[in-house]
Formats: sequence, structure tokens, C-alpha cells
Amino acid sequence: MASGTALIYDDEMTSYKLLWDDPECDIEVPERLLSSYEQLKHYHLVERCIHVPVREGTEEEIMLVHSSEYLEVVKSTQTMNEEELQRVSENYDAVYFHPNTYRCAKLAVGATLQLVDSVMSGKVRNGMALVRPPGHHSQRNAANGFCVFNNVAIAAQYAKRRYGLQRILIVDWDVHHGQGIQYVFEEDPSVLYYSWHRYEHQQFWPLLRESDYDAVGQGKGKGFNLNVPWNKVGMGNSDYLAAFFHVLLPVAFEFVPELILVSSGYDSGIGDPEGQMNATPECFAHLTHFLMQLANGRLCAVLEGGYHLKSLSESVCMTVKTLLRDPLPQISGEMAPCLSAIESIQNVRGAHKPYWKCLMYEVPPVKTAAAIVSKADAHLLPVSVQVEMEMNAQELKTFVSAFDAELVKEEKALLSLQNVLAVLDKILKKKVCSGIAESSVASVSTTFALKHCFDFGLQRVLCIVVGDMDLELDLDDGKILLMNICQKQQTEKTNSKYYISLNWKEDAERNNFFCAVLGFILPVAYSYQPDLVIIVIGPNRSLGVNGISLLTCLLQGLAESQILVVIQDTEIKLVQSVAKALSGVSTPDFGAYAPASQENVLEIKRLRDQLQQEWKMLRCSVRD
Ligand code: TWS
Ligand code: ZN
Repeated sequence: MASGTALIYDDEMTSYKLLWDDPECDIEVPERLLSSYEQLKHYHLVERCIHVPVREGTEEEIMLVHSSEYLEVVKSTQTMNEEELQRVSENYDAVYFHPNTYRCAKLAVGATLQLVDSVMSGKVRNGMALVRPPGHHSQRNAANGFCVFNNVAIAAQYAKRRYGLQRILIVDWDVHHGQGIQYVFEEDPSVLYYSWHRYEHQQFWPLLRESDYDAVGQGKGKGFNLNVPWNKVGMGNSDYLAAFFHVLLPVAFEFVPELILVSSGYDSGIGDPEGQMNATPECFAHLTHFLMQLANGRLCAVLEGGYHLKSLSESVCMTVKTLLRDPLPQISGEMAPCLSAIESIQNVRGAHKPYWKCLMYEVPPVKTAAAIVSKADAHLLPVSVQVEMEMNAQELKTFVSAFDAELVKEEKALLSLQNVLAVLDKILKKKVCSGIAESSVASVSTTFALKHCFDFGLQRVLCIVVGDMDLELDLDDGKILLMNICQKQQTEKTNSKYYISLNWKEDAERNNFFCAVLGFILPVAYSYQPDLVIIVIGPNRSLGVNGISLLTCLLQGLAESQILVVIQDTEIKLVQSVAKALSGVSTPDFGAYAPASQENVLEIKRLRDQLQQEWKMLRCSVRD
């Protein structure tokens, strides 16, 4: 692993400034660079770094991000007088030009690329470039927010081209949203862009809707744009650390970047008039330290904003000191993120759940959802069970029109279907783990539910029907394993391996169902390995509440506990008992154990003999 830290700085980048009166632009001053470099000298950090000279970025390099038309506009400002400069500046938001701006902007690009080359060639492990003008707001055809060329975006494109990198992480800890970087890489999954920024519900500059947490990227780039909008000022060390712990770092470790570019603005630090935040310089040491654990330590920090000269220069020093691997300073303040920060963090995590395993495989906050006909009974369910409202009519139409509309002519059937699909959809999308749906026409609902499962991409669904029910299903392809637990002997309606009829009569007083569940249902179910279990309780059920809750409890070992229970009955006792079993609020009482009747024992034996060749988990004797 390479060692050493590069520092790239040149006095020449202080050679432009605002020439006229403009309160919007007068904070971006040459002293920002001068005082930062002075402070680095003061702490003897400059002499500990490897000095790398700046160069100009070439036109070709600039055009990795910007249009030639825009490049020509910027070039033309070199020879303009003050009046002309002011006129060009007015074409952009929060921008000023000076005759030396073009030269400095080219040096800022070149300095950034020199840093990338030093790190990528192994000359150094990491480094920092102190540059002006900053870059993160500038766009293909526009200067914006003091930024002329997008130094960091150009560096990422350059690193992809020159070094064939496939994954680059850009961390923008400046207090403003680097929308310019977001636009460049929105559809690019090879560049992960992370930015936190003062947002205040879109009331803070640059006042963009697309700075919010729900801008996750587009097309192939979905999931590769992470925005953490701060909706209050005063965010401090613990808020920044929380955003790193709960958003950036888990995703970054899953992304496995090959290079990290930091849009290193310090207007997010304490004392800055723009950011109004409270993070102390030590915080930047810790942020740097965490990022150094990724990408083999290949980290390039490039200056963006920062307007409180003392805070800026101390924070720059903390960053460089950490890059040099000095011990970390103690971080101050009560370590508790504020409510508004937690809310933002929760929102980003929610928006990115579909794209990152580290966010996806969390225990769903709601374990069980229930859609029941009588909402008045809702209070009888365990409190942790979420009671569902119906799916809206439009959503339902999209499900139904895709299938045989004949089946759902009746209003009653439509309402039932609504319940079942609403809960199923939540399970499939992993918003809840399991669910219960009351349905007056369980057979129709189940047929639709199964169809929806396969549209969603499931491979195998175990469907256990308790009671009498006729399901018109194609069972030949093995995508459904249908087990029917019923009272009367079924005339074998199919010879499919995937249809099993279990003739069962339960003792009304005591639970004799153990032997069927353990001796037959579980072994077959585990042999099948379903992605989802659907239990349908139909009319004329031969199982009591105890038997059904036993079945429900023990099947939770399959399909990551994703179970849908469809109940035709509206008996609240049954719903209650199943809800208890699924939510796990209490260990259910299965009733006293009872040995099975002779009849039942023979039925299990018959099925076992008949099916153990196909379902190998049924075997419990070496003789047969
Ligand atoms: C900083 C653009 C106030 C609120 C928001 C000066 C007035 C002022 C200027 C533009 C600006 C400032 C950056 C970009 C930056 C404001 C102002 C924006 N601007 N970007 O007090 O640092 O990283
Ligand atoms: Zn900024």
C-alpha cells in the first residue's frame, strides 16, 4: 500500500477576486486559500506532506463534463473589461468573473487531476488540493455558486477513463448541494454521489426540488445518488456522525469504491455564515478517518466552500492531519443526533431501501399487517399489528385488468380481492413480514394472489388450503405446491406431484394436529423451499383455532417468515389467534397434546409411503 499525503496548492489561484459591489459574492475571497495554507504551515503540516505542483487542466479534460460552447464563454472572459465581466456574470446564479478566473479555473481542474494521478499511480496514499474556484455547482453549460469548472466531476470522469475505474465514491460534505455533480452522474451507476446540505424544505439556496432525499438517481443510476437534506440549521458533530453511520458508510462499504473524491467544503463547519451549522473542526478529522477505511485508503480531498476563515483553516488542518495518520482528536458535544436529523436520515434510508442490501434486510418495523372486514374489531388484535386500509380503486384496476375480469364481476369479490392484494403487496415489497386478510371469496382472492406473486417474480409458493375449496390452478410447473387439508376424501383430481390432499379430522377438544404438522406438512414444505407461504382458511374447515395457529407458528421457519393468511371466515377469535402467532407477541397456547386417532395416523402413513420418493424430508426409516 502506498504511503504519504500529497498537498497541492499554488498562490496563483488567489489571483482573482470580485471587482465590483455584490453582497451575494463578496464572501468568496482569495484569503480563503491564503489563510488555510498559512494555518497548515503554522502546524508544520505542509512540510510533512508531499508537494505536488499544479498544472492547467486541458480543454479535452474540461470537456469531459462541460460543452465546448460554455468553455468558449469562460475563455472569452480573460480579455473582458469590468463592465463586460459583470454582464457575463449576470447570466449565472451567484457567480462573478475576473480576467484571471479562466486561468485559475484551469489550474483548479489541473490541481485536482494532479492529485488523482498522484494517488492512482501510488506515488502517495491520499491527499488534498486547495483550489479556487470551487466546482460542485457548475454544470455542463453553466457556472453557478462561485463554481466555474466542476473539478470533482471532471476528476471522476478522468479517473474512469485513464485508470478504467468502475466504482468511484464522491462525498460532498460542503453545506450546499452539489447539484452540478448530481446532474453529471444521475444516470451513472459507476459514480456514487453523496451530499448532505442545508435544505430547509427547499427554502435554502439553490432552492431545488431535486436536492431532497427522494432524488435517488435515474435509470441505471437509481440508488447511486444519496441526498441528506438538513431541514434545520445548527446541525452538529453528532448529526454528521449519525448520517455517516446510518447512511453513507453502510452504503459505501457495500458499494466498495476504488477511489474516493471528497468535495471538501467547510461551510458546513461551526461559525460559517452560510451554513449556520455547528460541526467543530475535529468532526472533519473523524469524517476523513472513516473514509480512509475505504478504497484502500485512496482518498482525494478537493476544496469547495468555507467562508469563516478561522473555522475553514482549522478544519482544513484537521483533514490534512488525519490524512497524515495522526491520532484522532476527541470529538466534543453530547453525542445525540437531533430529531430533525434523525428524520432526514430515516427518509434517505427509506428512499434507498430498494437499492442497498444493508438497508433492505433490516427487520421490517411492522411485522404483521391485517386487512379485516370489520374495522371495529381492530382493537382486538395485538397492538403491533398494523391494520390496513383498502387499496385505492385505480391500483386495484391495474391488478384486475391484467387478468380474467370475469372472475370479479361481483362487488363483494372485488372488495375481498382488495384486502388480499393490499396485504400481499406489502409482504412482497418487504414493507411487512407477514399478513392476514379476510376475504369473503377466498378462492378467487387466492387465485389472484398467486398470479400476482408470479408477476412479481417469485419462483415457488406453498399454498396450504384448510377446508373445502376449488382452486382453478395450473400445478404442473411446480411454481405452486398446493396442500389441501380437508374433512372429506377428495377424489384425486390431479396426479400432479404438486397437489397433495390430506384427509384430516381433528378432535374438537384437544389438538391432535401435531403429528400431521411435524410428520408430514413441515417435511414436505422444507423439501419444497418456498419463497412465500399462503395459508387459506376456507369453509368447512376440519381444523380448530389451535391447529391453525400451530400450523402458522411452525411454518414461519420458511420463506424468511413471509406468510399470508387468507381467512374466509370473519370469526374474530381465529383472526386474533393467527395475528398472535404471526406477530409473536406471546407464545400461543396450542391446546393439550393429544395422540392422533387411528384414522389420522393411517392417513399420514399412507401419504408418507406414497410421497417420500419425491419429498425426501419425509423419510424417517431406513427400510422404506
Ligand atoms: C455559497 C452560493 C445567502 C444564502 C444562500 C452572502 C449571500 C449569499 C450568497 C450564494 C452562494 C454562497 C455557495 C454557493 C457555496 C448565498 C447567500 C446562498 N449565496 N457553495 O452571504 O459555498 O458550496
Ligand atoms: Zn458551499
